[in-house]
Amino acid sequence: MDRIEHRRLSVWAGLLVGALITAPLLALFALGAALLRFPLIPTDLVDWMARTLPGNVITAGIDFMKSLIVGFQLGRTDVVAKLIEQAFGYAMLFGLGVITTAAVYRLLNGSLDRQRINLYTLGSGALLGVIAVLIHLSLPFPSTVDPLLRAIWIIALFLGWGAAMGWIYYDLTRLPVVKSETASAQQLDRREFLVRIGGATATLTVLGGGLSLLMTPREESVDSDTISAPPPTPEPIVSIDNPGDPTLEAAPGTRPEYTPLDQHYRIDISTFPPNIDGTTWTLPITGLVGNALNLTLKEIRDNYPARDLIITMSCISNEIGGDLISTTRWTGTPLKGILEQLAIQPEGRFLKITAADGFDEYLDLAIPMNDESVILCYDWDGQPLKQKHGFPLRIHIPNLYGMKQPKWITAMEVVDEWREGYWVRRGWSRDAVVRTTSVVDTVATNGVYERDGQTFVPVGGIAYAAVRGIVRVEVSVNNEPWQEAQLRAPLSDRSWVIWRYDWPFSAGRHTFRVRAVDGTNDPQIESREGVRPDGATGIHERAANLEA
Ligand SMILES: Nc1nc2c(c(=O)[nH]1)N[C@H]1C(S)=C(S)[C@@H](COP(=O)(O)O)O[C@H]1N2
Ligand SMILES: [Mo]
Repeated sequence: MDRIEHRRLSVWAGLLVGALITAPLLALFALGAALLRFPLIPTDLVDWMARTLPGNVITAGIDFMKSLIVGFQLGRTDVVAKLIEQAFGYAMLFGLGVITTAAVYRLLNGSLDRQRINLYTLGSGALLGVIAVLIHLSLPFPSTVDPLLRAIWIIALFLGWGAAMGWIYYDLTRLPVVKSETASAQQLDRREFLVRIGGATATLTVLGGGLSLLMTPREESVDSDTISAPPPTPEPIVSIDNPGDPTLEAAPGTRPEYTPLDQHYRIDISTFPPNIDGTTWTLPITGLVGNALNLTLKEIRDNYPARDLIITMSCISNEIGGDLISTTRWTGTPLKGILEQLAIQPEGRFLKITAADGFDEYLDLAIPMNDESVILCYDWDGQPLKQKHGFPLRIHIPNLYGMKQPKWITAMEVVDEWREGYWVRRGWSRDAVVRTTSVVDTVATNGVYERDGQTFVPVGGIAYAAVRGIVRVEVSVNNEPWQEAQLRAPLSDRSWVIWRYDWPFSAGRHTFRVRAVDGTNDPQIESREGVRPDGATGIHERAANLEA
């Protein structure tokens, strides 16, 4: 007589079931986020880790990500990094779900005691759900969905996941390991059962995931009633002490002098940028002041003078020759005009700036009081800031890397003491003053020309020293003596400059190196230094094989 065997489940069965039930969990989170703006726990996990883990761990992670992107040439650093972050979040939650399921199955050890099964499976769902709720609610992001509803959604999905774990466990444990001769023809064995479950959860995952991809909005919506026309393409500035030539043409292959808005780099601490409603947003300015203010976006736009600046901004994480640097037109109002209305008390010396994503920075009040180019900015390239670039309000502080310049500003407070800002607390530069840099963008073999019997190859790129400006760029080919390059007049007193050097051609493999001198006659630092903590230094070079 055949006996139906009920052995306890293998570890593999636990891992497999874990994968089968966690995949649709992820898909449902994605679907809820896309359709109803419900929380996306996988990326919340990443954003929470980014804020919680020690600065050097985060930096090591970012470095690893950057080396993957550069090493495998995956594309734009900022765009690919955000994709990797998302993938990492899904992978983490997936791994957690799989391992938890395997562990629970192991603990249950073949038991068919219903109560015990419920305790373990629903219990682990509830536990993960509560942790997820705490992580989600600890993040500062504004949401249009009621927090209670968000918590219920998270708990419900995790409880459903735990319940599925329990049902599958119960049925699977009762089934025979191999179909016996005498068992009825309808009876499944474990393998068949798992195949059916797999089919069902795969369908759910593909449907949920696919639908959420379809429903994810391509361009963020911006809540603003003032959409101004984009400004005309800027002309280079021409001034007495400007060493550049406004008519100089960039060598073919040089990056655009004015970055198209959709190509401007983006760096921040969140997988998805905070979504702020510009119609209800206000800017409270409080602290050591006689006259606190609370300004609407419309008041900032209408009641204060507007100022346009073309600004090159760089991330302190930009490697020599990297792509985390861009130029666009910023429009906003000098911070000074607002500060003057506050009746700041004598002890008030610094401005604490807080942002919607939990980012913060401190600014010495002497800086905006002495420099009206410190602006609170609401337009980029003649349009309200894109969500990812800080809608509704960000600040420009000359001469500093991006890490000192908060986006999505939600509050400002006058204080008597300087404190470390978000990235400074995580081990980055206290001052974050831009370091002079220069880059060879192109050795333009498609721009070769002849003059007086000599062939020339245009070589070109950018040089940048923020408001210090660039007075000189030099090129060295194959370690020959440095030759002065031509400069194009820059778009502004704080934009990069385009340089060009027409090199007398000779066949072979050549290395082109570039260096720059800033407006204070300080040459760029030539020795190599990584980005952390003060920003990268070193000479950029580009090699080219040139045939006769
Ligand atoms: N609120 C907030 N502001 C922020 C950041 C951030 O993560 N949160 N990142 C800073 C950094 S490191 C840089 S380089 C710039 C980038 O601005 P962008 O993404 O608009 O180019 O924003 C700065 N302002
Ligand atoms: Mo940055």
